[in-house]
Amino acid sequence: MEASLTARDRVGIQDFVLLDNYTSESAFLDNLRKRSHENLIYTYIGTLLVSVNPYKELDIYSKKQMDTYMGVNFFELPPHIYALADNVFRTMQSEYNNHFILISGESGAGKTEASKKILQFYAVSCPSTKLLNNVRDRLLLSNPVLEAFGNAKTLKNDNSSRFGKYMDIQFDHQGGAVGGHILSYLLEKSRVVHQNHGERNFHIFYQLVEGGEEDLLRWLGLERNCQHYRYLVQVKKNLLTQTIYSCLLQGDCAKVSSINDKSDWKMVRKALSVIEFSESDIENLFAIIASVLHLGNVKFEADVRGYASLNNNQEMHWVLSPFSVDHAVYARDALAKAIYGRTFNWLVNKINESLANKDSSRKTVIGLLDIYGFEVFNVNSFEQFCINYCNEKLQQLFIQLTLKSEQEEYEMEGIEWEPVPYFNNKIICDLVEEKHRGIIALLDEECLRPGEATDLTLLEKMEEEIGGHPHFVTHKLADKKTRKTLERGDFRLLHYAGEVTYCVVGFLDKNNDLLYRNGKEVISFNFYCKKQVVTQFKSSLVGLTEILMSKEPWYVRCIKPNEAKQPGRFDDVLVRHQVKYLGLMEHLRVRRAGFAYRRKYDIFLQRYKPLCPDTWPNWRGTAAEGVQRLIKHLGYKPDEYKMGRTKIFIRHPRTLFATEDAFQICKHRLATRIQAKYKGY
Ligand code: AD9
Ligand code: MG
Repeated sequence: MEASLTARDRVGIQDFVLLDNYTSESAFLDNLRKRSHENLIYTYIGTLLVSVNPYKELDIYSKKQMDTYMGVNFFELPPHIYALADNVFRTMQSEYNNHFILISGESGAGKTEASKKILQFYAVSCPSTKLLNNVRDRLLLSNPVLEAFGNAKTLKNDNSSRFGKYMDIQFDHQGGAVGGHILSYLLEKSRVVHQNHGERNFHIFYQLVEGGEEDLLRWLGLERNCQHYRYLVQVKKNLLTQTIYSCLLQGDCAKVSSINDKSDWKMVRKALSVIEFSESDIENLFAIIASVLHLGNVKFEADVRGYASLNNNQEMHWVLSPFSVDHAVYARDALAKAIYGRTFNWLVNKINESLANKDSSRKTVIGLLDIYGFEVFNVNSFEQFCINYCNEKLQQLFIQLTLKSEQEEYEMEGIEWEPVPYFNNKIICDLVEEKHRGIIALLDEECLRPGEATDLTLLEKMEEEIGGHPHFVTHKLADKKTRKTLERGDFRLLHYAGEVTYCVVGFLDKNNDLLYRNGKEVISFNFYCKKQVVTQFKSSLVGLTEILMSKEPWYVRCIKPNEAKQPGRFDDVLVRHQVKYLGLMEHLRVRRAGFAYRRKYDIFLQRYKPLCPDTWPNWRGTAAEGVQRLIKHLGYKPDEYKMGRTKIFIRHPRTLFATEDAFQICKHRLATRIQAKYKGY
């Protein structure tokens, strides 16, 4: 007894639902800290998985570990991402329905790693055939390709996702992975032409320059030196002249100790071949990437009339248009961003073609959602606004699916219930996306007044329209103390995950995302009827929410233990903040007071009716009466379950697991009996 107490003291408990002092945030934190010091990075809250980034390789992802977790009941082994993956898979198999795993947490918390572990688990553990091995390899290798083109080093994370990714893995009747489909969300294209100090461009550029074969580089006219390419080195505005074209090249961020561009290049090359990119596709792809690098090196200088002319360029030998120099630089960068953005979309489409399942029979799917996490830098711009808005939306979905709907369901089903209060971030989502008055609407409105509107008129408009909102503040609106922390061109949003101060400069331009056609006109890529960036993004997030709402949800909540990206450091203040805004305490309270499992009476009865002679093979009464008879036969205690209007609610998973185990044994017996019967013929 004492020995086990000591062990529990040391390693904490593996499910927060079992925490004695479950309403105490400190007790929650203690448990998380203890476990993460023991390298036990996973802890449950019921079926939700909390994961703390270890910032070091742990020996817990081997094939042996996968085998251990395969087909074993969720709570029988220590918490693991494989246990969750396995549980989702088996639920899908037994109920023949669709699921998704929402992986959330701030930048650098471990979302992308978690999604890769889940995918690897399915690739290794699902029943496979030679044909399916191809699909499996393509599913796995889509990751390094998309990461090369869509991830980059930021100050928060050396491998930060700069696009949102939703991936469906499709399974056939036997549980074999037969296909997949990827949806990508708003790539941060501005990174192609500009990165903040200490950050990098997308990995692929460095991989190509560092790892590309000699012949290839020669053919592309590239030098093996990242410093040679303006888009790959830090550019600092020369503040004296305020012109962008006379740049001071500065910083050397091309090499990152945690990244090996050369070996990543090899991986990406191999992956592209496996995903059925032809040699000419691959050549074209890298020719485009190289052209972006060349484009970045095109320099302009003003001629006597003030027009931009090409200055000593090896990259280009003709004059574009009578632009001013600033316009010319702007047009060049816009073109580079557009080329890269289009290439990225093409890449996703190609991958999807290769993952497509040609067989039209009905499939079930498990969706994996891994997006860019909430982020706050010293200077935050339009990109952070979009990323943080996306995180607000997902938090809203989480709240709706767990805290809100859970409590509403108890009410609807007539189950007695003590409501748990929680912060609903709908107020912030509304602030951003409300029709006519939301920030997005105001931003779009200003974008439709070319020549008149500026970033500053946008700020004024926001002050007029939403100035009184409790989650919005600017220099002008702030009290004396807060004013000191804001510049005149800033606005601050009080997000669910904390305050973020956005610099409004560049918002209109980035939202317009325009391309110059000639000196006078600007046109958008999709010609005249293109929606503004943020409105497109908003619609794609609405689409995503619909996709997710039609599936059964599972959650991984990732926590970042320190800002230094170091193993063994657990910063209490930082973690406490995340525990708070991720809503983990509220989730625990709802779980603890509530029921882990619920099913409609007819579905429950249909599955488990062989366990009771009264309900097997046919039950003639109502499904609810049948379930009542069934669980009486199984010996459920009164405090283990409740009968709602349409569903049975089971308090602890172990009750259900015992029933499921009995069912498996019974099924096996039935199968043996049938086999024996037919052998006789
Ligand atoms: V972002 O929002 O895309 O900027 P993520 O995706 O949440 O962020 P990511 O998964 O990329 O973070 O993790 C950041 C880094 O933490 C990884 O590159 C690893 O070095 C480290 N990490 C994360 N999870 C694990 C893990 N389970 N084991 C070991 C990990 N290292
Ligand atoms: Mg990521």
